[in-house]
Amino acid sequence: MKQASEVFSGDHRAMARAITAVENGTPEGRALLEEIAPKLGAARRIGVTGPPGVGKSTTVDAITRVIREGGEKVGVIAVDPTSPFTGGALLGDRIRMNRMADDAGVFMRSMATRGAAGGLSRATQDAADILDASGCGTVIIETVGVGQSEVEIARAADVVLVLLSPESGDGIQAMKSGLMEIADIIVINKADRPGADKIEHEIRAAMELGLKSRRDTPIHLTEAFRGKGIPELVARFDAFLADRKKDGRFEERRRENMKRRLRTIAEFMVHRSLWESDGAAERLARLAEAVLNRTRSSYAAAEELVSEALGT
Ligand SMILES: Nc1nc2c(ncn2[C@@H]2O[C@H](COP(=O)(O)OP(=O)(O)O)[C@@H](O)[C@H]2O)c(=O)[nH]1
Ligand SMILES: [Mg+2]
Repeated sequence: MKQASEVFSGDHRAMARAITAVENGTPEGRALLEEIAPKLGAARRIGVTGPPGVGKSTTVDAITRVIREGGEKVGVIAVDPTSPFTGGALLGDRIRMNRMADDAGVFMRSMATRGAAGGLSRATQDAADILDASGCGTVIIETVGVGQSEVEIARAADVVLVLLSPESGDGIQAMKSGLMEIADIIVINKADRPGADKIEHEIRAAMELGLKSRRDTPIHLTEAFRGKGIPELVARFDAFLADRKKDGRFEERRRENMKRRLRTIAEFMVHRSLWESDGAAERLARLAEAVLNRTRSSYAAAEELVSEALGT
C-alpha cells in the first residue's frame, strides 16, 4: 500500500492521514496497522500527564527541543480537551505549534476526546504506532490527568512523567486521583513560583504514608518556560529507561501494557459484534420477545446473543 511506504518514509501528510484513518477505525486504517506491525517497537514512549495548566505542553515542547539537538525525530500526541492543539485559543500554544511546524523532524498531532471509534486509548496507541513506524525515536503522549481514561493512556508509556505545579496546589488531589500511582518521575514545574518547596514536602509526606513502592519515586524541579531543568529531566528518563532495559523491567512493562491494550481492543471488538454487526438489533428484539413469551430465561437469551454475535 502506498500509504504505508509514505508513513515509513516519514511523510507528514501521510502520517496525518494515517492517524485520521485509525482514529475513525476505517478499513484503510486497519490495513495500515497490519502493514506497520512488523516494524514497531523501536520508539520509546514517554507519557506526560498532570492537571490542566501545570505546563505539560510547555514541558513537552522543551523536551522535544532537547531531543532534537541530538537529531532524533520526535512525535507528539496531545490528548487534552483544554489544549491549544485541539483548537483552544491560547496564544502561547499557537506560537509553540508554529515553531515546531517548521521542524521536519517533529510531528505533532492532537487527538479528539470524542469520536475515536473504539475509544481514545485505542486510537492513541494506534497513532503512537504510526509515529513509531515513521521513524520517530521518541513518541511523547501528553494527556491531561483528569479522568480514568486519560490516566490509562499515559500509563501505556515506557516512562511516565507526572507534572504538578505550585499554582495548581493539587499535590494531595493528584495523590488521591491515582495519578501518583503511575508516576515514574514526579515533575514539579513552575519551580519559579512561590510554594514549590511546599508542594515537594507535601508529596514526600504523602508518599511516606502511601505505597511502599512509590516512596522512592524521584521528584524533579523544572521551569519549563525557560527550559530550566529540562536537559536534566531528559537525562533522568534516559537513565530510567536504560536501567530498566538492563534488568528486564522495560520488557516486562511492555508485556503488561500490551496485555492491557489487547484487552481493550478485544472488548471493543466483542462490543462491536454484539451491537453493531448485521442483524444485531433484530437478534436482540427476537430474544427479548422470547424472554417475554417465557420461552427463554434472560440468561439463556443473553448467552444465545453472545454466541450468535461471536459465531461460537
Ligand atoms: N511561571 C511559570 N509558568 C510556566 C512554566 N511553564 C509553563 N508555564 C506557563 O503555564 C501556562 C500553561 O502551560 P501549558 O504548557 O499550556 O500547560 P498544560 O495545560 O499543562 O499543557 C502557560 O501560560 C505557560 O507559559 C514555568 O516553569 N513557570
Ligand atoms: Mg497542554
